[in-house]
Amino acid sequence: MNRKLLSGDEAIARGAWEAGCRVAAAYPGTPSTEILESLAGYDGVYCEWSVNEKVALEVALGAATSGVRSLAAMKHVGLNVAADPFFSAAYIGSNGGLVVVTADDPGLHSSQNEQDNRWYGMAAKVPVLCPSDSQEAKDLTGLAFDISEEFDIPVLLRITTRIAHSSTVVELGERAEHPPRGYVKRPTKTIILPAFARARHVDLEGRVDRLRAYAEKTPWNRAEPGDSNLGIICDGVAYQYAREVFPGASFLKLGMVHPFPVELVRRFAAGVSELVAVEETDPFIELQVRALGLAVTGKDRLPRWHELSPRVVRRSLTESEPPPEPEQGLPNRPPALCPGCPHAGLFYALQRQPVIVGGDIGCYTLGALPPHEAMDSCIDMGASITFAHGADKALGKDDKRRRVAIIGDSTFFHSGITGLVNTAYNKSDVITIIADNRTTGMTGHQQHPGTGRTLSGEPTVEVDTARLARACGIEKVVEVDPYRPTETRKRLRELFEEPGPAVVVSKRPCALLVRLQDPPKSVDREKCVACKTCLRLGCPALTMKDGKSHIVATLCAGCGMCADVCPKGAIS
Ligand SMILES: Cc1ncc(C[n+]2csc(CCOP(=O)(O)OP(=O)(O)O)c2C)c(N)n1
Repeated sequence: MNRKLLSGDEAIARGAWEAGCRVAAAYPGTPSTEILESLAGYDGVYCEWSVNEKVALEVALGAATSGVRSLAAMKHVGLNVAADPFFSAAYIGSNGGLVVVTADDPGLHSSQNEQDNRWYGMAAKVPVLCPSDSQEAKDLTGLAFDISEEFDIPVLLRITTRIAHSSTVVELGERAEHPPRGYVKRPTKTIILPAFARARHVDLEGRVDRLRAYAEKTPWNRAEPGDSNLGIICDGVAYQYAREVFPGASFLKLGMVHPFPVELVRRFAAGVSELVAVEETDPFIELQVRALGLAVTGKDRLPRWHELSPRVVRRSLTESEPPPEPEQGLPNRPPALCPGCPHAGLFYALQRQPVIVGGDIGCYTLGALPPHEAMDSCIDMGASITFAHGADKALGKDDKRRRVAIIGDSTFFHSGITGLVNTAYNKSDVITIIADNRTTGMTGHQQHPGTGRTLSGEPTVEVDTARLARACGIEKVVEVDPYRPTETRKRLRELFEEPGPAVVVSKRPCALLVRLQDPPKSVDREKCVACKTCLRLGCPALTMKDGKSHIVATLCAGCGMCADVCPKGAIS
């Protein structure tokens, strides 16, 4: 038998390939990124990095409507961006199967919130499947395509970080080709004008009713009989935790949590004395059990925030104190920009200036932390420019602090462009800084429209951020080199004095992409006056030793930003 150790993400890619998926689109986002990176390695499936999740889902919907099995993958907050087409897709339905993967992040390993996207399935009236390990991730991906085609509906596959990034053994199969069904013109189905959409909504409710019956009989919703004193109803990785803590209990394991298998749950509840729902993050299952008038506990005992673990489940449900977790006692190591990161020079240039800075999401969000402290907000991707615009309109001319936005290049393509057009159109005085490091740094160097390469590495058009900014209606566009922090600071100061909006492109490739040629820098201890100006760069290679600045040669990238800012010329 052909078996392989696969992460949940890799297993979803494998499942999509085996199921005959032909088009896949995604925007990177932890913990979902590896799905497309892995799928791109298979033949017979077109894969792309779309500029954002809304675009990715629309691409997949267009492909599914054209008759081929298609997939869109994103992190949980990506589905907020893609929510508009997601709701429409439920009305329109599929043709070739359409699968949407949402990778939720309980515990906020790498996210701005912990939203539970099972609710999206309920709100959009879309079936939701929840795997508990990599094998199930692969199998449920295949099932999702089948359900999508059988019921003419997109299917939401909900995973969480532990499923996405843990590896378990998976049995591999062959690819089953599903010949394209062809594009058939069906305006009343694919054009959701009010007159057509009214009928599609009624049709959707019928499809959901049929799915309700399906949820009652699918083997993926299964009762595992055990001790009748305790019945646990659960899904996803929570099943593994609960199984570990209560090996003898009765389980109702739900692979499909929406539509909810009402009769199955009633039967299960009737056979156990106590019913507990164990799930991450919200009481999604629990509330549906309660709505049936059944007595159930869950989030009154288990936390509604952060991840579950066997330890948390045991402590919450048995009140016995398990042994301390191994990480206790280890010092915290806050994240830092890499040595040679061009963002450091930009933040140095912004420090202690009379500015209000709308921040955004990427590696540069670390600019909010000491020693940079160069940001006032971080909301969602693209919100830097619009936040600064709102502040500008609220504060007016009397407040002399200049309104500034900082946004990365990938984020600018993702959702910054519309905000920039809005500032130009609505006459804002915002200075927008595009931290252009020629990559999507935060999620591991994915290509984007400014890199000149596609997901598969092929050369393509390289969209010029400066020209794009001009086309958005901003006339003053300047370029600075963040490896020259002193000059950048001077240029920014001049801009802050001048009225009117501007775009500053702070351009230098990510230090992890280019091998810098210069040797490590060192400090002349005679010249160093311990003013600590260099430390304001927040470079991990810079420290104090015996009262003077010191550069750790093994960490130094040789970028020279510290030499540039040293007022005494002590670094060379
Ligand atoms: C809606 C949404 N999609 C994806 C992400 C994950 N994510 C956060 S920042 C980012 C892009 C960062 O790239 P860039 O803007 O170029 O900044 P860099 O990290 O390179 O400094 C991504 C993909 C997210 N937080 N929200």
